[in-house]
Amino acid sequence: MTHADIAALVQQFLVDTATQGRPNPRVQQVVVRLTTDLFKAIEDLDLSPSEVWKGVEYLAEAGATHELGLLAAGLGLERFLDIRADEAEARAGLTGATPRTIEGPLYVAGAPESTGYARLDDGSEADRGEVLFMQGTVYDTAGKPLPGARVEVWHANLLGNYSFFDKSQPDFHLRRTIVTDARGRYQFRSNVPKGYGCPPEGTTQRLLDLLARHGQRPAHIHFFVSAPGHRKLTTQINIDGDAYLWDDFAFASRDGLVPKVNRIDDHAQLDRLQLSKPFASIDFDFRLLRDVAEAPAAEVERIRAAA
Ligand code: MBD
Ligand code: FE
Repeated sequence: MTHADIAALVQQFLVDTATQGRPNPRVQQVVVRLTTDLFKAIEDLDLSPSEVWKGVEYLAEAGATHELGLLAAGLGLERFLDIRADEAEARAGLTGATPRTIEGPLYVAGAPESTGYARLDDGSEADRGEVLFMQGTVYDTAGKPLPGARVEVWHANLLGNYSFFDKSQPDFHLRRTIVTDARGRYQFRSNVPKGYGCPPEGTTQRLLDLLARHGQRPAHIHFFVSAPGHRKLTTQINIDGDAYLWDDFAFASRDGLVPKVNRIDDHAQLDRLQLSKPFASIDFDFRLLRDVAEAPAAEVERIRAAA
């Protein structure tokens, strides 16, 4: 069948049948396009019916096991949306912000809130982990500190697992919202996280195996940073030195998001913090873009877990 035949067929199936009132034009446009592209792929690749059903069943299983968000990250779909968001901001003349990078599928809304400082970990991994202090200032792109900005932070434990999705951790373990203080500053204490690996028996890893790809992410910490009148920033920092730093299966590593990790072994500091081992310290400032009408919304609507 030719591509023109396929386009005519989709028109006949999905457009000529719109006899029950007015179709939603955007939905119709998208469904017609995607169906046409799928039919063309089946034709061009000569997919067998068994292969087509295998694909349908794969997506059904990925959905049933809640791995479609993970698949979107691994296929580079989420990174692709970021590249387009960067292009849209560049077209609107917006520059000077902290680079964005993907949200990923593991955010949970409703984390405990505090001003200035929070401790993220409950101490249960203290014997195996390295203590981390991370601190900085939230600025606008003109360099003005933003008091009252919200820094939502979340990361994995030392096994690469995230609370809520990993029910062995307490609610909101390694998840907090820190409101910046009068000088626009935030600080938190936690443990230096470890990298994440896709569930080895999951649908995403099954596909990655067939593509001869790994499903590993380097150690990272996620952030939403928001302030009134400013564009919400979705980003992460990476822990420098991770073997997967520039080999992330989700393509989220970016220049500007790999801060130096300082090792503090000064006795006065260790005593003051009642720590018996040296700890890691990361200084990282966030710079937010002013809200403007010309750029697409920075807030992405997507169903998120809430606890
Ligand atoms: C993660 O922790 C993550 O951040 C992404 C993008 C995908 C899977 C696990
Ligand atoms: Fe993550």
